[in-house]
Amino acid sequence: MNSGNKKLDLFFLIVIALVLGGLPFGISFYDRYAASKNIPPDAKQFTLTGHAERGWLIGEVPAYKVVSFWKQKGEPIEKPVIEVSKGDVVVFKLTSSDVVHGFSLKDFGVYLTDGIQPGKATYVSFIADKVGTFTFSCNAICGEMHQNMQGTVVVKA
Ligand SMILES: [Cu+2]
Repeated sequence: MNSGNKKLDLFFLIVIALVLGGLPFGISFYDRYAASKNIPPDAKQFTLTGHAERGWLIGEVPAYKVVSFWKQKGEPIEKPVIEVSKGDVVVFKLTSSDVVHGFSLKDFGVYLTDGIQPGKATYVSFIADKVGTFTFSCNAICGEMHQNMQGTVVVKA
């Protein structure tokens, strides 16, 4: 092998390292860009994380932060209450910390058919055009606690 080839090898090695090293940043940047593009700036945004044993957790909760082994069977799981005002554009960023979950808020015509895939954010939005208390739930059978995987949206006048 002559030195020219070695330089070429080094060049490609550097290119590959740059591409591989930059990829996660690129993807995360694109995700944020793609997500923010469609969200109106005045929207009320909430993040919920689905967990098969603990229900809907407020915020984006990575799997390693969800400690569930201590939880006794039959213990009530978390049911978040989200308050908005009538007329608000509401955006839910939905993630999963474990298995595929679903989301449905039928009073506002929100019904996911593809589920919430772990590691991927799913966005749903609606206009809170009526006052009242509405229940959202997981619409993908995700485990024993599935029936309890609910939360409430309270729309105030
Ligand atoms: Cu679920």
